[in-house]
Amino acid sequence: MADNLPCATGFSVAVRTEPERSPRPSFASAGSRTEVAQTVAGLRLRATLLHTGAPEGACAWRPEKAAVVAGELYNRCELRSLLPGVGEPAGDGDGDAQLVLALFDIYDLHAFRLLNGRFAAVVVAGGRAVLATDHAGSVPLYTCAAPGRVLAATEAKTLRTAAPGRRLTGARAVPGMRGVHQVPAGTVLDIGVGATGCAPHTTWAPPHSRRILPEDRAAEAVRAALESAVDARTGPGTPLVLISGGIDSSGVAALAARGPGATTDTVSMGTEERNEFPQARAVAGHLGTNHTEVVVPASELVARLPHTVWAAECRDPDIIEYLLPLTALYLRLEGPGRRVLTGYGADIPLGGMHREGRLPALDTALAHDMATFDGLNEMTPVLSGIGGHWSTHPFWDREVLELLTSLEAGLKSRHGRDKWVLRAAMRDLLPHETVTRPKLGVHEGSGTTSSFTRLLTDAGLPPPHVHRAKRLVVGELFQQVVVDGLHPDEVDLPAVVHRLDRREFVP
Ligand code: IOT
Ligand code: MG
Repeated sequence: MADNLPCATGFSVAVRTEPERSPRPSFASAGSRTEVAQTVAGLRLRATLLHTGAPEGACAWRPEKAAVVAGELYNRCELRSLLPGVGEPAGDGDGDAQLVLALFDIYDLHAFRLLNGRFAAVVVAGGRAVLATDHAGSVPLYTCAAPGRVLAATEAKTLRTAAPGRRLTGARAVPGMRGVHQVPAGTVLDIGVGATGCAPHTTWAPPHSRRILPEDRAAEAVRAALESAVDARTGPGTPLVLISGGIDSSGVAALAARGPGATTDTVSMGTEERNEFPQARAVAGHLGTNHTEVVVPASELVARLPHTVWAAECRDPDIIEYLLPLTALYLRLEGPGRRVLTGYGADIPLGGMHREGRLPALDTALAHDMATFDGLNEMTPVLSGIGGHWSTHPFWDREVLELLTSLEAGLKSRHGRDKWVLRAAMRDLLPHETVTRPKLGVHEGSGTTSSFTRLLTDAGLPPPHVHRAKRLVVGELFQQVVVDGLHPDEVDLPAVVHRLDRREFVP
């Protein structure tokens, strides 16, 4: 068993007024499965848990109340301080599900306003099914509900054969899947199982205001928040950090490696055409990490498109381009399930994707990105889950994200540098050339964008139509591997491209 992974990495849950069998769920995420069934206050609860050996901690049962949690909490000590019996050491019965249930006793669904974590959860209590995501919706959660039953799962494909559910207020309908909805980020859906009334509650929203801090205080605050976020994400084992050699991921690696005697593994991927290996090697050498380079042939990269859509359940071609090289890397990581840290997401609150120095444009882009990330699933653990690993992203820790988003734009673009405040926060831990290196996206550094483009231009698509064609390809892949339930190995990608060629682009 991989003892520093969460108790469960995914689930499928059915809550019903009458007993009924559920179809066997299909997940993209790897892992053992455990089935549990219980009667909770007169409701039948059945769950399939995806786990790596210790599913007990993912469920908490009482005759009148139950909680199922996939993922993990990062502010456990703070949360425990709210419970009676504070100061007693945490015992075996203190999994995150037990903690959630104990907090639910005190705060009811407002308990979810207290959590800083990477999780999806279902609580059953008093005739209700309460469905919750973390602040960022970083573990996606889907539901399909009709009077007498509420189904919930961490992958939409799991609900694809469910009898159609009704329209739920406050949830996002999944295209092509009748009655299947995604629970928004930072939201609790309170659903009555018998009658299926649904009340949404927002538990987190990105800050819209901006904080003014002197340079040194801002850098110190970023450093302190990131240190806590990295510490909360590294367990007893050796963490693995995915590094590109850019400031975001190198910063995470530097913090993971900073303790005396801390061992950290790092890995970087590239293709035979493009890589950032020298830059990543410089960081690994400086930090003294055990570093590996993985070369994925460009042809294999493109062949992983169906797997990426299968894992991310996302229809956005730009996001799929960012996630494709990471999926290819996760599938190449060997051995038992690893706890993996990345620098993913730093560019969103820091405006790193926008090479435009003017502050109004930077803040406009940032406000837009913070308002539109929900539902893209770019942080989903299923990407690493298909390789049997658990990924977590310190920059989207609730405290780090809140701080970074709220810093005034002049701290992000300053002294001619993008992401200035982060660079300032990390400057004593990394080589000078890493601290000052401009951003290069993973899709650029790995040659992903160019490989995907070539797949389409080689099939005869005119270059001006390529972006539209990418959107159509990704949409068709979503249809096949999510809605129709095909395994990505069964997808004929050249045929998908060929069909689009004729259907959509003949004048
Ligand atoms: P980028 O920042 O380049 O990469 C994201 C993470 O992937 C890195 O922090 C690192 O942990 C890992 N990574 C990148 N390249 C490699 C590599 N060659 N080998 C190993 N690991 C690597 C796109 C992007 O530029 O990624 N992601 C943006 C935001 C996307 C925009 N989304 C949105 N607006 N909703 C990001 O902030 O990460
Ligand atoms: Mg980045």
